[in-house]
Amino acid sequence: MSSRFLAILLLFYAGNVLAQEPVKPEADGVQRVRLVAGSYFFKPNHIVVKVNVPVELTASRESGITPHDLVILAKEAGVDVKEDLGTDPKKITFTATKAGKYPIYCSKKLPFMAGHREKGMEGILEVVP
Ligand SMILES: [Cu+2]
Repeated sequence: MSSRFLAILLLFYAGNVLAQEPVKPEADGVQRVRLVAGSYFFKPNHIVVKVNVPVELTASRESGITPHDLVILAKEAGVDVKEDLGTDPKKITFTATKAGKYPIYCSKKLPFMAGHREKGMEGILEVVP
């Protein structure tokens, strides 16, 4: 393993650990998060936002032929996201209205193969009061 790879890995883990604090809203009151999907991960995979504050995810997938999507099904919190992701970032907006932890995942799956979610494309949207 190269040291460069290790450094990237460390940054990746640090990013996930530090993501426990809610995203700071920008001047317009929107909580903006950049999200990248790849085979088979979401980065970050733990997003913490405040309840009743608008969220704008700018989501894309890494280049390659493998399709990925982003699903956040939290109807009790007013969130119902299912978007195919492209290499061009796509803006996905929602406002979570109920605190809790909700799964984020990719629903792509080839017949007779493990789905992307099972392969690790899973994360948590944590909505805090
Ligand atoms: Cu996927």
